[in-house]
Amino acid sequence: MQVRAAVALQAGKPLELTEVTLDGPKAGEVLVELKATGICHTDEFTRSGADPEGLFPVILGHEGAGVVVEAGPGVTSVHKGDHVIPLYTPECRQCPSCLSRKTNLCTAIRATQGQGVMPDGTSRFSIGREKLHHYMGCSTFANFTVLPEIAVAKIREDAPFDKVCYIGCGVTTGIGAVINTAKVTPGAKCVVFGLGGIGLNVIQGLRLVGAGMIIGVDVNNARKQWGERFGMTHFVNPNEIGRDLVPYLVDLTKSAADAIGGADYTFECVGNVKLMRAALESCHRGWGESVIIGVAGSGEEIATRPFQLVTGRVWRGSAFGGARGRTDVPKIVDWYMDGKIEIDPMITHTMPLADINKAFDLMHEGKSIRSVVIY
Ligand code: NAD
Ligand code: AHE
Ligand code: ZN
Repeated sequence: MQVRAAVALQAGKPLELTEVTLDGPKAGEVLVELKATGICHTDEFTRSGADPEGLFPVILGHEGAGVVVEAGPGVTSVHKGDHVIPLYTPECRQCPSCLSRKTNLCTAIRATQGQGVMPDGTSRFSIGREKLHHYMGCSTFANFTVLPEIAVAKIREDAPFDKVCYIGCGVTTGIGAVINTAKVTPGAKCVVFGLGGIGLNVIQGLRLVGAGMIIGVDVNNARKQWGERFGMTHFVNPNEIGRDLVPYLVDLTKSAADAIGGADYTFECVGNVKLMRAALESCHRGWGESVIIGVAGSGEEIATRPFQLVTGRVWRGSAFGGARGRTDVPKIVDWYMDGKIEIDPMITHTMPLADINKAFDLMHEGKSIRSVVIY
């Protein structure tokens, strides 16, 4: 079939709006009509050429929501008409990783996903005779896509696609990092570095679990109001404090009862390796834990003095908020529908697919929190 897509032909170039051919689902796959997709900074990371796994030409996008229109042979858990969210972290419930109960990083199809193809090693997308790569197993920048059955979460039918698509990455990543990865305890002192589409969801996760102090760090002063809107208690612009960020944050978290200072938990939501170091070193001696969420480009490395870890600080990473997609995503949709978490205000811009390049401009200009394409 012919579908509409925004194709990244080359790294660093705007996406090209064009018709592409999409082959139907094979065994164990479903054809999904996308109704909406968010644009995450990770799409920009790959589009820009910074992603060491980046392949071109490719149909980017991994934050979608839509309807199953056809199920391939052998598919049993979803059916035509089901509302679904594509999962870049699938959940097969059979691989050693799923069975370990220690990680959400299902390994059933990770190798082919990284090669930009479906689990059988082929692509369903093409233009003429040229094959296009799939992206993160999702490719939601097209109005139809093909997904492995294990990479869709079935969701309730009354959930609005143009809002819950954000649960396909940003919402789950931020809230999940707090609940699943860090397991933040009530009253905790926390610092969130980067108050964009992910960081604000970390903040609302911290509010949800009853964190005591929620410090937001961003170079964009417009993000102060945004952070406060979701529960931030203090805002720090590193360019305006007139001293080094780490001692500033350590001082800010000091109290009469604890003169050492330092955060119980910090979250890096930018993808800046210097900030990752600052996030670790702002943690409390003996127990502070720093969670890396941001992704950093090819060749980038993190550094700190081993002393930081010897003295009890912990460095962790979090992908998709530690969420097991098929199990957890439908629950997060319920949280949204029940008013337990907010999504609507963070979706600052919507647009048709034809205008998707504007979403990347808005991101660079610091004007959007989340842009959503509505098909
Ligand atoms: P975003 O562009 O919406 O937000 C980034 C924020 O960081 C902006 O508010 C910006 O002003 C701020 N910032 C930039 N430089 C800064 C600095 N030096 N100090 C403080 N603040 C700074 O991006 P996003 O969609 O929120 O994504 C954030 C990061 O998380 C990206 O690296 C993205 O690829 C990554 N990500 C990771 C996962 C995961 O599962 N680990 C999931 C989604 C996104
Ligand atoms: N290809 C990148 C890795 C990017 C990365 O870490 N991706 C996150 C999701 S970001 C969503 O916006 C992730 O889930 N990682 C786990 C995995 O298996 O990729 C690189 O640096 O090579
Ligand atoms: Zn994402």
